[in-house]
Amino acid sequence: MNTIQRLRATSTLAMGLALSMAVHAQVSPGPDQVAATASDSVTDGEVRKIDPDNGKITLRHGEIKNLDMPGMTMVFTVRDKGQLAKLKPGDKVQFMVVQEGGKMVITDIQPAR
Ligand SMILES: [Cu+2]
Repeated sequence: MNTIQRLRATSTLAMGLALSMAVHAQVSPGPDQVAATASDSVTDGEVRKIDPDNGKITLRHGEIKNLDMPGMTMVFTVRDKGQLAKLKPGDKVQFMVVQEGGKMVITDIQPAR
Protein backbone atom coordinates (compact mmCIF):
# COMPACT_ATOMS: atom_id res chain seq x y z
CA MET A 1 0.00 0.00 0.00
CA ASN A 2 1.63 3.17 -1.21
CA THR A 3 0.41 6.27 0.43
CA ILE A 4 2.08 9.46 -0.34
CA GLN A 5 1.47 12.03 2.17
CA ARG A 6 2.32 15.49 1.44
CA LEU A 7 2.78 17.65 4.36
CA ARG A 8 2.36 21.19 3.75
CA ALA A 9 3.66 23.55 6.26
CA THR A 10 2.23 26.91 6.04
CA SER A 11 3.92 29.52 7.95
CA THR A 12 2.49 32.87 8.34
CA LEU A 13 4.88 35.63 8.90
CA ALA A 14 3.39 38.45 10.74
CA MET A 15 5.25 41.39 9.55
CA GLY A 16 5.22 44.34 11.77
CA LEU A 17 5.11 47.60 10.00
CA ALA A 18 7.22 50.17 11.61
CA LEU A 19 5.77 53.49 10.77
CA SER A 20 8.30 56.14 11.32
CA MET A 21 7.11 59.66 11.26
CA ALA A 22 9.55 62.06 9.82
CA VAL A 23 9.54 64.82 12.33
CA HIS A 24 10.85 68.08 11.09
CA ALA A 25 13.01 70.05 13.36
CA GLN A 26 10.83 71.63 15.95
CA VAL A 27 10.61 75.29 15.24
CA SER A 28 9.88 77.20 18.36
CA PRO A 29 10.90 80.60 19.66
CA GLY A 30 11.08 79.32 23.21
CA PRO A 31 14.58 79.61 24.66
CA ASP A 32 14.24 76.31 26.45
CA GLN A 33 13.59 74.44 23.24
CA VAL A 34 16.65 72.59 22.08
CA ALA A 35 17.03 71.71 18.41
CA ALA A 36 17.29 68.07 17.42
CA THR A 37 20.96 68.02 16.56
CA ALA A 38 23.88 70.26 17.23
CA SER A 39 24.81 70.62 13.59
CA ASP A 40 21.37 71.54 12.35
CA SER A 41 19.91 73.94 14.83
CA VAL A 42 17.30 76.46 13.77
CA THR A 43 18.11 80.13 14.07
CA ASP A 44 15.70 83.07 14.15
CA GLY A 45 16.29 86.05 11.94
CA GLU A 46 14.80 88.97 10.11
CA VAL A 47 15.31 89.73 6.43
CA ARG A 48 17.20 92.96 5.71
CA LYS A 49 18.07 92.61 2.05
CA ILE A 50 17.71 90.02 -0.67
CA ASP A 51 19.96 89.50 -3.67
CA PRO A 52 18.19 86.71 -5.55
CA ASP A 53 20.47 86.83 -8.59
CA ASN A 54 23.50 85.97 -6.50
CA GLY A 55 21.65 83.78 -4.01
CA LYS A 56 22.52 86.06 -1.13
CA ILE A 57 20.48 87.35 1.75
CA THR A 58 21.26 89.84 4.49
CA LEU A 59 19.80 88.76 7.81
CA ARG A 60 19.71 90.17 11.28
CA HIS A 61 20.06 86.89 13.10
CA GLY A 62 19.88 85.67 16.63
CA GLU A 63 22.49 83.44 18.19
CA ILE A 64 23.56 80.65 15.83
CA LYS A 65 24.15 77.86 18.29
CA ASN A 66 25.73 75.32 15.96
CA LEU A 67 28.28 77.87 14.76
CA ASP A 68 28.78 79.47 18.14
CA MET A 69 27.99 82.89 16.67
CA PRO A 70 26.26 85.68 18.57
CA GLY A 71 23.44 87.70 17.05
CA MET A 72 24.37 90.20 14.35
CA THR A 73 23.49 91.43 10.87
CA MET A 74 25.37 89.74 8.05
CA VAL A 75 25.18 88.34 4.53
CA PHE A 76 24.59 84.66 3.90
CA THR A 77 24.73 82.51 0.80
CA VAL A 78 21.59 80.47 0.24
CA ARG A 79 22.04 77.00 -1.20
CA ASP A 80 18.65 76.99 -2.90
CA LYS A 81 18.14 80.41 -4.49
CA GLY A 82 14.50 79.54 -5.10
CA GLN A 83 13.82 79.87 -1.41
CA LEU A 84 14.45 83.59 -1.64
CA ALA A 85 11.51 84.13 -3.96
CA LYS A 86 8.96 83.93 -1.17
CA LEU A 87 10.80 86.30 1.14
CA LYS A 88 10.97 90.06 1.37
CA PRO A 89 12.76 92.59 3.58
CA GLY A 90 11.18 92.82 7.02
CA ASP A 91 10.05 89.19 7.07
CA LYS A 92 10.75 87.17 10.17
CA VAL A 93 12.40 83.91 9.23
CA GLN A 94 13.82 80.76 10.69
CA PHE A 95 16.80 79.20 8.99
CA MET A 96 19.48 76.58 9.20
CA VAL A 97 23.05 77.47 8.36
CA VAL A 98 26.22 75.43 8.05
CA GLN A 99 29.82 76.38 7.53
CA GLU A 100 31.14 75.20 4.17
CA GLY A 101 34.65 76.00 3.08
CA GLY A 102 34.79 79.09 5.23
CA LYS A 103 31.43 80.34 3.97
CA MET A 104 28.16 80.47 5.84
CA VAL A 105 25.62 78.63 3.74
CA ILE A 106 21.92 78.58 4.51
CA THR A 107 20.58 75.11 3.84
CA ASP A 108 16.98 75.97 4.64
CA ILE A 109 15.07 79.16 5.27
CA GLN A 110 11.37 79.55 5.95
CA PRO A 111 9.07 82.39 6.99
CA ALA A 112 8.58 82.25 10.74
CA ARG A 113 5.13 81.15 11.82
CU1 LIG B 1 26.55 86.28 12.03
